[in-house]
Parts: sequence; C-alpha cells; structure tokens
Amino acid sequence: MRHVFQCLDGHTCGNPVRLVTGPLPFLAGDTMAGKRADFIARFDWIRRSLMFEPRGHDMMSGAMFYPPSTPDADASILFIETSGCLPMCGHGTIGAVTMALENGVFTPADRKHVKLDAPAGRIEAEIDWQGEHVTGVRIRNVASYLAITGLVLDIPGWQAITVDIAYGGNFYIIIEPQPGYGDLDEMGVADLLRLSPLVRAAANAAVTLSHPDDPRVGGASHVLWTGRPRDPKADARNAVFYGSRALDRSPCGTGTSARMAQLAARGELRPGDTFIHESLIGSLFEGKVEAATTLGGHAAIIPSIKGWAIQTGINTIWVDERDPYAGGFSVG
Ligand code: PYC
Repeated sequence: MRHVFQCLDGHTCGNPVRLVTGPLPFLAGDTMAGKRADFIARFDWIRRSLMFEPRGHDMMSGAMFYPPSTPDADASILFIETSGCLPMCGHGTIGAVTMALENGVFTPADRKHVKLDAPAGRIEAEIDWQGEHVTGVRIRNVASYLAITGLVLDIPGWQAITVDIAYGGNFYIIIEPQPGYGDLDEMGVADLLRLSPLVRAAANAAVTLSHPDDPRVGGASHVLWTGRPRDPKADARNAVFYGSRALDRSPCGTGTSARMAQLAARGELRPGDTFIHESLIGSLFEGKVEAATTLGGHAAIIPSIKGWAIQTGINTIWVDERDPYAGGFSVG
C-alpha cells in the first residue's frame, strides 16, 4: 500500500515549510485545538513520515489547511513538525499562507487580510502582494506572556543556568548571556545542540507549565538563546532549539513573540514598539507589540511578526508500507 501526499515545499526566512495540500485526514473536533488532539491520537504517523528522514530532516516543519472552525475565519491551520504538532508556529504560518495564496489552496474573502483558526487561537495575517507573488506576511499572534523569571537550573557537567520562560504560542525557555554561557556569537552550534535538551529537561523537571486557558498546551518545548545582533538593522539575535536536533534557521515567530513578551514585562518594550529579530543565518523578522492585554492574571501582549517566504517546489511524496523507514527516523 502506497500513501501519496501532495505538498508545496518552501522556506520562511531560511526555515523549511512543507504545506501538505492533500489528501488530508478527516479530523474530529469542533475547534482546531480539538482537531489537533485527534490528529495526534490517530494520524501522527503522517507527521512522522513527512517530517523525519528520509523524506524530511531534523528542521522539517509543515502545515495543513482545514475549513474554518469559526464563522468569520477563512481557514483553519494545523502544524506538523519534528517536535510534534505545535499549537502555533510563526514561520510555518508565514510560509504556509504564502504558498496557499499563491497556489489557490483556499480563497480568503479579502486577499490582503486572512483570518485563521490555529490550535492556539485566532491568527490574523496581513498580506503584501507584488503581482501574483506574496512578498510579505505579518501575523497577529495569540496573547503572549512571561510565565516564569529567574529560574535557576542545575545542568549536569555545566554551570548552573538562570532562565526565564515565556509563552508566545509555545512555551520558550529564554537564555540570556551569563557566567558560563556567552553571547550567542560565542556559543558554537555544537554547544547549543548539546546543551539545549539538557536545559529543556531540567526546566520541565523543575516547573509545570500549562496555558491558562487550555491545559492541553503545556511544557516547555523550545529553547531560545539570545545575543547581540550582527545586522545593524536588528535589535537582537536568537537561535531557537526544537525537537531533538533542530536549530531554527528563521528568527522564529513564536520565539520572537515570547521574547517580546519577556521584554514587555520588564518594561523594555511598550505597545507600538518594534523589535527586529535576527536569526542564526542573518534573516530578519519584524516584531511589533500591537497591544497590551492580560492572560490568566498575567500581564500579556498581542505581538505581531512580519516575514517573507519563497516556494521551492512541488513535491509528491510516497509513503510505501513496504519501506522499513515508512515512519521516519532521526539520527543522534
Ligand atoms: O516560527 O514559531 C516559529 C517556529 C517554531 C518552531 C520553529 N519555528
């Protein structure tokens, strides 16, 4: 038996996006949070087959569009990635919306303003067009907040590390330069890959994280390392670790949202302020604090993120049940 999936492949500011256009499994549930739970329970094999080697790789990330779950939305979006089925993915939304609109995967009521139901909540996208091409997408993200400050973690074989944890659609462990852990520029990629899983395990052992409105969203999944920008246009540089071996090549949309929430909670960003975030490879997202709000008793912000994406091809992928690696694998 061969399962055939039609995909549009591309990248957002360097990080891959695989938009699966069909066939999509029917998902039970009235909301995207419910449909995400059903996908995880019954169809996770599709994520593993399309994201991991040999059809994908450690950084692979994708999305699927479903019909809207609320009356005024244009579509719903489900995220698949090597790290799981994220409640929200910023680079994934920018890439998936770009390719969907350029290829007519769905037709929004207004081609410049797209309303999406994501598992984490409502996302609104403002689209820049040049002829038939989408040249930029700004996404208004879900409410983001600083959950924990100054958490000290013991890391076996390394110095103790102090972190903050913020939510920007996923929970992020945020690491700023400190004794034993230099600026991102001084940390090698090998150290980031070795240290991040240890920091994530220590943080999740130390604290229980749960979204105030949705207990299905919990646990710190991503680790965000910070540093001085190299590009004079940027305010800061970052590298986000996810899954078991991935470092985001884009400036990371939900990570940038979490970082802006952290800085806003400290009084370093205010509504109306912009925050240009640089990635490991030098690509930029323009973040903005759209508004102040509250979430579960926490001061919070509504962030927006602007970036661009490019389609790199059309991919028909076979998952052949005779293949011993039909379910994908990861090395290391
Ligand atoms: O852009 O939100 C993001 C993201 C999450 C994981 C990788 N990229």
